[in-house]
Amino acid sequence: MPANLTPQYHDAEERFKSAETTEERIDALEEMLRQIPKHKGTEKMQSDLKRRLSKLRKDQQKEKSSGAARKPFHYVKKEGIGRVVVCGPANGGKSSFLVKLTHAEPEVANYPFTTRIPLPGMMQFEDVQIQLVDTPPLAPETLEPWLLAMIEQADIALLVFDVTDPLLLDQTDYVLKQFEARGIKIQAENRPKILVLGNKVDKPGGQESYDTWCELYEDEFSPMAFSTESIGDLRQLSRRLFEMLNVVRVYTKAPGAKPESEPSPFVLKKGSTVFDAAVTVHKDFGETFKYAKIWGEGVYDGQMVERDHILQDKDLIEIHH
Ligand SMILES: Nc1nc2c(ncn2[C@@H]2O[C@H](COP(=O)(O)OP(=O)(O)OP(=O)(O)O)[C@@H](O)[C@H]2O)c(=O)[nH]1
Ligand SMILES: [Mg+2]
Repeated sequence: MPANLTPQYHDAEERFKSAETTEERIDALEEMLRQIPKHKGTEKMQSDLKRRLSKLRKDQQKEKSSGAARKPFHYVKKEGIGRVVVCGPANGGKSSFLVKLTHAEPEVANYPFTTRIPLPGMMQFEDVQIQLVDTPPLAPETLEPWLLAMIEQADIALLVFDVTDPLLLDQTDYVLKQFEARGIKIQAENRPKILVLGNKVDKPGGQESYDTWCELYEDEFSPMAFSTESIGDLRQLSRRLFEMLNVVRVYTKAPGAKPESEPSPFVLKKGSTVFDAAVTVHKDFGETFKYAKIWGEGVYDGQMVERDHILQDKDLIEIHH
């Protein structure tokens, strides 16, 4: 019997794979166990999950009693609907992003090597939050293996260069070499997706320098011209980051009721169906789901849809069960 695993299960499994602590692993496994369809075809998988969970809980106990659970200085807990690691050479403007886009207060200075440890902040995009993590420079003087590991496990790496830096070409080559050695692909479709920014185009000569840089590296990447001084650029960037996360927001309402005035969305992978949303709202809906009514783009208001209907961002659904 096929297991018919849901996108929610696969999400939890992804989370498990990229977990950095025992606590996160336990959390992801518990979610996998909750999300796995409960039928004969998955019995073996279920017992396997339980076995792994019980082993991890024992490990956690041991860590606690030995004091090993203390987190490394570079550990940052994942929060929000996705993680963007802001990285790049020294003085590119990484910390400036966090200052402009989050409530975090990293130090910003006009000399290199200001940031020494990762610092998270939450960026609001409409009604969801995306985690940004500021990091120390991707430079020979400061590069430590944890930084590349953190980039590898991010949903998105925002790779920031100062296009007016006299060392721009050396910096670019250095970053490309580090990524290649680690198997991180700049043009990847999968995690981590990488967005390259040519920052500080507002500075004198910035635009020309950006154009030359683009031409030189056109086979490697196509960067976005940027200035942290420009509100328009910052707005455009936050939308682009949301879009790169490849998710849809879905709102629900009870049959016959009015939609809430400030509803919080369920966030699902793009391509999820009405049925996926229903089981996310409540796992019992997996058994009892009949149909849904939907309001959104490309449908007429209150249209009746079957379980396989693919959701679009900002759809509102009413689950009938
Ligand atoms: N003109 C201009 N200056 C910028 C821009 N972005 C950042 N800066 C300036 O560049 C300098 C470095 O900015 P930071 O945000 O500290 O750079 P960083 O990449 O975090 O630096 P390190 O932590 O040392 O790697 C500061 O003086 C910023 O004000 C921009 O878009 N335009
Ligand atoms: Mg910094």
